[in-house]
Amino acid sequence: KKLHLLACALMFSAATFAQQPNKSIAIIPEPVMITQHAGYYTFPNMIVVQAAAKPELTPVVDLLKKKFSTAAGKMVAVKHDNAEGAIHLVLAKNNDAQLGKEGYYLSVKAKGVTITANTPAGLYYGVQTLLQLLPNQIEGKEVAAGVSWSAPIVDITDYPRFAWRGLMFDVSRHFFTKKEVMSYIDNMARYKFNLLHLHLADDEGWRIEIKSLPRLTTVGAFNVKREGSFGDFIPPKPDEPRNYGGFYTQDDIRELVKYGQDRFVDIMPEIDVPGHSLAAVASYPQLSATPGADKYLVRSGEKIMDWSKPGHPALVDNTLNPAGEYTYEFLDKVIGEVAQLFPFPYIHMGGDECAKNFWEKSDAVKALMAKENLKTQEEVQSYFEKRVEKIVESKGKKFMGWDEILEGGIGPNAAVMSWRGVSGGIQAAKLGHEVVMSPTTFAYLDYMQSDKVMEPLVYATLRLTKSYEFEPVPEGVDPKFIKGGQANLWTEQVYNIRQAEYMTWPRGLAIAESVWSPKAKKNFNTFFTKVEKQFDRLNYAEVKYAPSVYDAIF
Ligand code: TNX
Repeated sequence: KKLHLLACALMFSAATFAQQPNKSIAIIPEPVMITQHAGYYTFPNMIVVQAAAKPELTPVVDLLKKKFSTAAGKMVAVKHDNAEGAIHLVLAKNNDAQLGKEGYYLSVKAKGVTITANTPAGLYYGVQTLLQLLPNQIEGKEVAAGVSWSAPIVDITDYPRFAWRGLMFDVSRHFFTKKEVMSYIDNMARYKFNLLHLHLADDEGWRIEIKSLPRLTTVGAFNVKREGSFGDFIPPKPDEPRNYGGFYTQDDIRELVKYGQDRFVDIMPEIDVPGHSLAAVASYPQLSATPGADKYLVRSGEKIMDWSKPGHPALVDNTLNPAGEYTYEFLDKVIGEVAQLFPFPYIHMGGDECAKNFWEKSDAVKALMAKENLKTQEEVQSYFEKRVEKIVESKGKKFMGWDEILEGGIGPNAAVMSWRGVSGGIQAAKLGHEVVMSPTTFAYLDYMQSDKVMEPLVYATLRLTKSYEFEPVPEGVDPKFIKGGQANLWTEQVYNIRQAEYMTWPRGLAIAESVWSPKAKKNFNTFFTKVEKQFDRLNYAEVKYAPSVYDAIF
């Protein structure tokens, strides 16, 4: 009945606004300031874009060309002189401090559109906002007939609250192709996310070619495809074929990086060590302190740690040996190649959920503890993390890890990604470290978004209402240490790209607004009416989302 009422309300509003497309401006993430005036600007069939002849503006112009030609059937021509044009892209001559590196002014007037910014990124975001002023069909994959291609007359001032606006995509637990990752980037860019964190290595699969360590991809990228419910630990059968998986070649990675750059989305690689490392151990058994661990094969979603027992012991040793020099030689090679492939300044080295029960039993680890005067297993991990930090820095990169890297003592320059709530982030910021917030409480996209009857059962529930409450700067913390926030899509139980989209949207919209928009501009009711409109746009774009979120509202 409630859904029926909703449908009626939608039909009513659609009828009321039929002659005046986009009477109500509904942009996600909410801009800093919008001043709407009376009237509309209607785009001509031949759209002239005025822009300086600078190669760095190509991605901005390409987005306009792609959208207007694909969905509106319009011609787009670029001119570099200063004549009349439908859309002016202006790089400010003097740096406008208010706009910063990613802000823009967007002005739609009776005669056309002007977007002004300090940088190509700012212009790109101005174009993304302009697209949201256009009828929803602009997101379509074919030319829509009978649409009035107009935008309301408006002045918008906009810039992000945080420089780090990320989504993490776990491509290890299930493999996603290069094309699928590209489509994920397109969807991020639409909502002004600027960072894709790729979780490239975990127990279930190693996903990046390392030329000096070929077995990582001949062996570690493939696993056993087993069907079944989540959670059981199934010991491997001796000769089971590794028949599921995939990886990105170094050329693929370069292509992905370029694809991201053209959409102002940086890519941060994560190589998760010393825990979550079974794929690496399977490839190079010398990495393990426990003989025989390489024989294990994991299915996506298989239980490797026993969460019912204190200390969460691992059922099979999925860690790298912190006491083995081979481990550090291996990491030097991996990090060396990874650093060459990704221009982004940080490399994320994981550090989460490292089970220590096999370390406790290892003579090599015991000897290391005696030699280095390490009292606890946490100090052993801290020893490991500090050595890895040095390797990362020797390759000219900054070291980042999950909040577990605080335990046993954090390295001097480590940046922390806080996932077990925000407390790790608070602690790190108080110690003067850089922090990115991605707490399970607000930002875990693998959790269910509504009732159990409507969703596949996962670890927990995170409703849209709750994800909208995401606030990256906790009280009492100096905001200068909080670089921003991100949401994480883990894929133990996400089997394909359609499901990945379903899990990401619309909660990704809530996160987008939490990391871009001014805090004072956030309002759930307003946001939710805008989500309705985005659903329609995502329909045109053929992107899946969870309509089940209504369950959280009504
Ligand atoms: C914890 S978040 C993990 C992941 C799982 C996730 C499931 C983090 C750093 N580690 O390995 O996929 O929970 O929600």
